[in-house]
Amino acid sequence: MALYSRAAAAIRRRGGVSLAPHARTMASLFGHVEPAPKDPILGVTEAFLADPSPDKVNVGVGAYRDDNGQPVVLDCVREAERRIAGTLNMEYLPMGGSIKMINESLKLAYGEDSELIKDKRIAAVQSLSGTGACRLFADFQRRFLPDSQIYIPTPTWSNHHNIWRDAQVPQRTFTYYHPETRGLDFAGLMDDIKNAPNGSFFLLHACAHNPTGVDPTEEQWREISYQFKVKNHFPFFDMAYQGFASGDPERDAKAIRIFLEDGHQIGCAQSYAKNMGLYGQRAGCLSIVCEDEMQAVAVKSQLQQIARPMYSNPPVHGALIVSIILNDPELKSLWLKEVKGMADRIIGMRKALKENLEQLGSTLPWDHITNQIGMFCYSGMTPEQVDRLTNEYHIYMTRNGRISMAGVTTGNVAYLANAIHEVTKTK
Ligand code: KET
Repeated sequence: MALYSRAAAAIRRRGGVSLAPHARTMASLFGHVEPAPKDPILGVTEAFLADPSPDKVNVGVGAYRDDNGQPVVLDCVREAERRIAGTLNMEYLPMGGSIKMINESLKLAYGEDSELIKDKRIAAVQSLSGTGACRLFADFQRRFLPDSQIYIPTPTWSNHHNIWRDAQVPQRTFTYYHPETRGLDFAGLMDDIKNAPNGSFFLLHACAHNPTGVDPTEEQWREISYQFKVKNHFPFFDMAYQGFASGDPERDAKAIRIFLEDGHQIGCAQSYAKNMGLYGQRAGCLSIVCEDEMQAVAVKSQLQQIARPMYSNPPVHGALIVSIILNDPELKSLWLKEVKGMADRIIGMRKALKENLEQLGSTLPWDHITNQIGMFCYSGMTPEQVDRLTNEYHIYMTRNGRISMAGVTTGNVAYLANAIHEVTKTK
């Protein structure tokens, strides 16, 4: 009642003009809109932020933290920012983004001496980080190969499903992980590659597979590449963690290089979110290997045309940071040192987590914590066990049992191990 009379008073103040019909129309226009389900990864961060507990730990999103649990800005990035500040302008980039940044990115993925680069056979555009690169490719696939599908590994980064769904590309899955061995299901993977129709599109994680932390060996990659050749499949590499698997970006590009040696045309999504810590800068690159320079020019022009009505052109600041670092030998070697430092800290935390669990007397096998690579440990915990970690211990992680090792520190590893032990020991 009070509400109505306040509304009536407001209408009187406006001289009798009621805004109600307009408001009612708006309400019914969007009345059918239900709240969207929480994102399985970014929703974890939201829940973490809302928890007032001083003990809380966030091992949800894959974002690197230092040993004090603080976000990190790399020294090479700080130096690049100093060089940008007060000197460079902030004009629009071309629709396809910064040419310098693209060239440096291609060298990083395809190799300094890549013939493909020299022959200008790669169509490449700067993208809104790795997500944007995947989405641009998915839209390109839908537009120019409307009858194609995408084969996505089981499991994968949850957003892959959203990206190709929103681009309206039909999805299939292929076998990847073996839950019992907690390793690669190589036989299943090869069978699915063989059984897919010739010329299928496959999404492959170039290194540090998310969420499993399980990559094929070099030998296995060679067999996969060979089978792709036999089947004429198209490999699209999502490379969000170049440098985080081995500590060396060059080594982490091995899978891609094997496919290139075998003469495949590939697609590649690169991201500087993790390996340069540029998460919020949205710096990335999408590249597609074409048959010749003319085709590459055409493909690039079409990628630009997809980008133009969506966001016009990509952000400039992150692109400047990336190109300054990769273009300067001194800054580049500083970057390589810093990437190695991040990868090594994570490896150290894997050891510490496993040792803590063993010291607590856990009789479960935990070798996979140290065997898996990259940012994540695919722990094998059930969604119910994860719920207990969150509800009883304020430990936030995705319900698929993935622990972001990048959020584990000397300060929280014992607490984390103890909680994991409590929820996994026999009931
Ligand atoms: N590919 C993979 C495999 C991936 O894990 C991520 C991010 C991305 C692409 C995209 O990152 P971008 O910031 O767009 O360059 N993964 C982490 C963050 C997220 O979910 O957005 C994660 O899995 O926690």
